[in-house]
Amino acid sequence: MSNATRRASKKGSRWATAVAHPNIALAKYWGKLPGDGNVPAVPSLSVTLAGMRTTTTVAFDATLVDDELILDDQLQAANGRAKIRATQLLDRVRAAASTTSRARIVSANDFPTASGLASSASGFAALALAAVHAADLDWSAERVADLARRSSASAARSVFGGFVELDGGAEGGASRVVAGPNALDLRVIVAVTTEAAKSTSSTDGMKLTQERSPYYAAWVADAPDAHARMRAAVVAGDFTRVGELAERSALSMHACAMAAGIVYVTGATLAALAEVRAMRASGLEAYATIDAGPHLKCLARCADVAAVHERLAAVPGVVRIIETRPGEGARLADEDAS
Ligand code: 2P0
Repeated sequence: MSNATRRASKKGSRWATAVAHPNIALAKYWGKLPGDGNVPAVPSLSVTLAGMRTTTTVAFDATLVDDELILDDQLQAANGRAKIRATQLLDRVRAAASTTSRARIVSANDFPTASGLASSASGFAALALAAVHAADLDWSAERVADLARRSSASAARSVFGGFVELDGGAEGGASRVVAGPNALDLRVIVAVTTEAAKSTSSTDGMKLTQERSPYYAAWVADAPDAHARMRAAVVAGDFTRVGELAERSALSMHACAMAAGIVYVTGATLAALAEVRAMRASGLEAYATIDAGPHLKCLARCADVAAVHERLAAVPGVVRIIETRPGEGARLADEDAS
């Protein structure tokens, strides 16, 4: 039992606080298998990013009549999407812990929420870990990751630190560490292009892509090889290869989604992409990746961070820059040394 839980038990309600970082997929998944397991259609490989964080407290309280979710200081509507998703996760924890107690969840991000910066990944990773500990369950990280995945597939990857893979396809659902945070000389510089939430959620964007994109079958066929090549490049510590493959994966995913009418990029995203390519042409080795939102994430070597930061900050439409590095997986706040 964690110190946080022990202290809380004495007060009569059980609570725990967890922190987690978002992750960005270097080899992306897009699309789910049919069924309700929330299993990705293809494998993915990500890096967990220190430099952005979610902090979540779960407190079970037998006097509550419903779960309560306070996200970034805002009480979420009882019938809102965020609250419903949180309750679904807590219901799985309650079933495992044989309790009916409702819980108060207080969660905060130190970066824009729901705008393509993987807040659902860090959010559900932190929620899963905090809920499991608050309910006094003694679960492995793999089991916590499985719980997180059922709420948001990418959240399984944020349970672990460093370079992490999530299996997809028929045998999919499990996640594991591929290499530690120092396996690669890699920094991720995030060019934030808006503080607003995106208009199409990842869940909806994937569903529409599967239904409407003429290129979806090609994407699914290509992804396992793309993932295997990325895994080999990460394990070999080959920054150039990782960068080339990451940019290819991102552009393939967006091409597939765009063909279904799902456009996450804006003019600012494309201007930042052009700047990354101009950096390469001028001998500064940097690569771009883009998730389900308008921000651009630039992969660079540690020694090049200042130069990349300066060039991306000057791109019209880039509102601020966040520097991140490979980081740790989800952990309880009282175990957090960072
Ligand atoms: C990825 N993304 O591999 C891909 C690439 C965004 C772009 O996983 O529906 O949070 O909540 O399970 O897993 C974002 O989608 O979606 C995502 P849900 P998820 O990182």
